[in-house]
Amino acid sequence: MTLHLAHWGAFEAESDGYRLTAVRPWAGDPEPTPLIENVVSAQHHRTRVDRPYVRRGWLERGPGGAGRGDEEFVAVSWERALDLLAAELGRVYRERGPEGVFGGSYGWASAGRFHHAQGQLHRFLNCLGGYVRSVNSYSLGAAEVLLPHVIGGMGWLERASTAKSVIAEHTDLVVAFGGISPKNSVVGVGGAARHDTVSWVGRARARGCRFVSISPLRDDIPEQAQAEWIAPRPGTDAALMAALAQVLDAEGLADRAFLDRYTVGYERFIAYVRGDSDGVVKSPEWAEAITEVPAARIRELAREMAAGRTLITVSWSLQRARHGEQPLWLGVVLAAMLGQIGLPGGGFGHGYGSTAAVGEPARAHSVPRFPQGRNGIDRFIPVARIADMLLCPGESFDYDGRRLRYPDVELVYWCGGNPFHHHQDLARLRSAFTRPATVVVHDAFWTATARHADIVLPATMSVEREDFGAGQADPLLLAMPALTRPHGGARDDYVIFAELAERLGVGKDFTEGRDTGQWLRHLYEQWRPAGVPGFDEFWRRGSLEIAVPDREQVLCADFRADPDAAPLSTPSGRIEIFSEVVAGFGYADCPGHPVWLAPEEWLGAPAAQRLPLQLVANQPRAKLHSQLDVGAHSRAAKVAGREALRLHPSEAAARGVSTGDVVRVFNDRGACLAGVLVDEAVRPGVAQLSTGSWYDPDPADPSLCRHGNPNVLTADRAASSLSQGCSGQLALVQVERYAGVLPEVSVDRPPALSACGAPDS
Ligand SMILES: Nc1nc2c(c(=O)[nH]1)N[C@H]1C(S)=C(S)[C@@H](COP(=O)(O)OP(=O)(O)OC[C@H]3O[C@@H](n4cnc5c(=O)[nH]c(N)nc54)[C@H](O)[C@@H]3O)O[C@H]1N2
Ligand SMILES: Nc1nc2c(c(=O)[nH]1)N[C@H]1C(S)=C(S)[C@@H](COP(=O)(O)OP(=O)(O)OC[C@H]3O[C@@H](n4cnc5c(=O)[nH]c(N)nc54)[C@H](O)[C@@H]3O)O[C@H]1N2
Ligand SMILES: [Mo]
Repeated sequence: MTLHLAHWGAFEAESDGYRLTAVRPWAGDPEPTPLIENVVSAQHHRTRVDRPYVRRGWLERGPGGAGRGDEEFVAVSWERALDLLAAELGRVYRERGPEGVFGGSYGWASAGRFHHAQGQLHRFLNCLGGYVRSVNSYSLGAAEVLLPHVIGGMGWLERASTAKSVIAEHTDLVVAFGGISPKNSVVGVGGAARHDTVSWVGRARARGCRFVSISPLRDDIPEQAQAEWIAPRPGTDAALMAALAQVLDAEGLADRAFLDRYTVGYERFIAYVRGDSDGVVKSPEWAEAITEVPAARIRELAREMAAGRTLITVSWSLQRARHGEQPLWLGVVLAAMLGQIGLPGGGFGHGYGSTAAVGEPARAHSVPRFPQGRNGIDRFIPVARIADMLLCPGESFDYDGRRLRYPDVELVYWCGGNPFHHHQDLARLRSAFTRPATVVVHDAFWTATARHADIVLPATMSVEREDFGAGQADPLLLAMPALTRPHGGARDDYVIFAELAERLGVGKDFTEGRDTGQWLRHLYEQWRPAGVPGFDEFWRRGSLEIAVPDREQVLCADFRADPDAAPLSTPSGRIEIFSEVVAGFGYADCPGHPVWLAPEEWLGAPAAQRLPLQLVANQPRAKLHSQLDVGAHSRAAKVAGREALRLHPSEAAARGVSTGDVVRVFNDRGACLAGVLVDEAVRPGVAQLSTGSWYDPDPADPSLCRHGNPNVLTADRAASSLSQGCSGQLALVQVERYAGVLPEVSVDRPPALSACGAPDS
């Protein structure tokens, strides 16, 4: 039996050597996912990049952005592509040094520890002297910067989170802001072999735990939770949470002993809640006007939270929004007021359901890692500032108390990510992408980013090469022998970089003389902890389990037991309800304690008069991001061949549309077409359009995406000056029936290609 690991699950596959003919979920997965079906149907899809290509204008006129994204591509041999690219890299490093190269290359790429695309690129660029990097993620941009000031780093929080089994056994009430999403928890970075969200939630419910899901969508929590659904206006959770805090305070339900011993700055925060600092009491009535949640229900919920063992969990989506730091910080503060942080099943969590990893107890050992070398320069951008960087070189910006400058980048290298999937305001990104002299992309598919590049090199899919893999928190380390040979002339990123490194005189630095098989053995043996079998035995067995020392882990248990002996990593060692450090930065959009701040685009904003629907651009159910969007399972979830737009029946009726109709979704930044799905599981006032449908600009009107990519509508606006995080989750839009002749979707075909060069592979 040969297993393979993807970010969304482990599966067995049959193949004829070139083609996967069938996949079956791994027998050890209690809740298998249909996402694995996308792999088979996408592997040899016509949108695979079959050989190297160069954009015609770049090939004929040399480096420069004119025509990028519009011109045809010319097929070239591997020899020619690598010669051209090596010469261009040589030129840029000679003329501009590492500061001229952006190698941030954000993206999820594929599972597998060795062929991790960014790791490969970063090691390669480090051999050349370094590159401009990116920091933080689209996932957790606000959290990664805020939380170290408040409770501890995001990495620690993920590893140390209270185990799901402890919640199932001890919690009386789970209050889940953003739900506990069964669609999201299917995925874990690096792989998720054993899915258990539905059974976990069901077990807790059967024992008597109650769930309250606070979300614009009823199905953001498994049915088995039998949850109460509270649907505030999106983006207003901070107001709701401030009101919950107000009730706890006013009714004497806050745990003063806990607050005194384990936190700092409560007085400053509670003065805001009481209205001492701004004359506005943050009462449930105040919050009702903002959130549309009845004041009586808010008051009662606060009492219920104080009456038993309560877990407050905030999904990652809440912080992927303008002022996303605030509800996250308030989640910590509410849990501190309840005084249950560090107790089994009580306290705070961030991202239960957002990924498979949260609530998985920590492994005894990390997993093998491909060394990336040393970056010779220290220049970076917060990851979601990519368009700003390209459009405004030399301009300064704020980040976590620092004042930094955007570098002037000449060459952009992307390997394992899709900015035309992940970034906001794609029209703006499109114009930003005309700025660099050269854009290089390795991908297996003709993604929108590949279509906006100059040199496109075909990468193998993970099923086409050998590797080993393990999820971020998964004890299972899996051998991943190649299941088929590569599609067309595709090559592994490693092989591509090795050839480029050779041409640039750093071949030995990059490869250390090893081929893939030798690297796998080397990385494994370097890593191998005592008692773990050697490489040959691991490969023969196909997998091994890494020990998990504490299956009943509870977040902050040691801190609770003795806050002096086990302080938090915050400046005070305590939970910071008020942060002197953050206050000292002086950011109006992220003051020293959490507050409700109205975003520019919410249902209470003046703009909502014109754009009355809140777009919820969440993660897609039927795929991971944009990956394998052409796969069968992903396509089956589309409506009229486009991304499904879910609307409440009242909103559909008001617009005279029903399930199956094509609509135009628009705002001042752009528009896209989508297929309507009428569904009572969506709050009125909300239009849910998940990310992931490949960006397909209409040649007649490039501001229109024909396929339903919501990032033509979202704003390229930072969560705050503190984090500069992505705020892509929410935007204001209007929806109307599409009246014109329906344009065809074209991204399921390759772009215009010309077979001029001689193939050599
Ligand atoms: N509006 C809005 N936008 C969002 C979000 C949102 O909530 N709302 N969420 C954001 C979040 S959290 C994230 S993480 C990002 C995700 O953004 P990305 O991670 O950029 O999205 P992916 O589609 O996973 O892109 C990975 C790319 O790598 C390619 N790839 C896979 N394996 C390999 C390989 O071995 N080698 C090479 N060279 N390429 C490979 C895939 O084909 C794919 O094109 O999107 C963000 N964008
Ligand atoms: N199937 C699938 N799973 C995935 C991914 C994928 O692409 N596909 N991507 C993975 C990645 S990279 C990440 S970072 C995680 C992301 O995990 P999350 O950020 O948690 O996922 P989302 O689907 O973006 O959002 C979850 C839910 O939050 C709700 N929500 C949105 N805005 C608000 C709000 O203002 N208030 C409240 N209370 N709720 C709100 C939405 O209804 C949405 O369905 O998911 C991971 N899991
Ligand atoms: Mo993410």
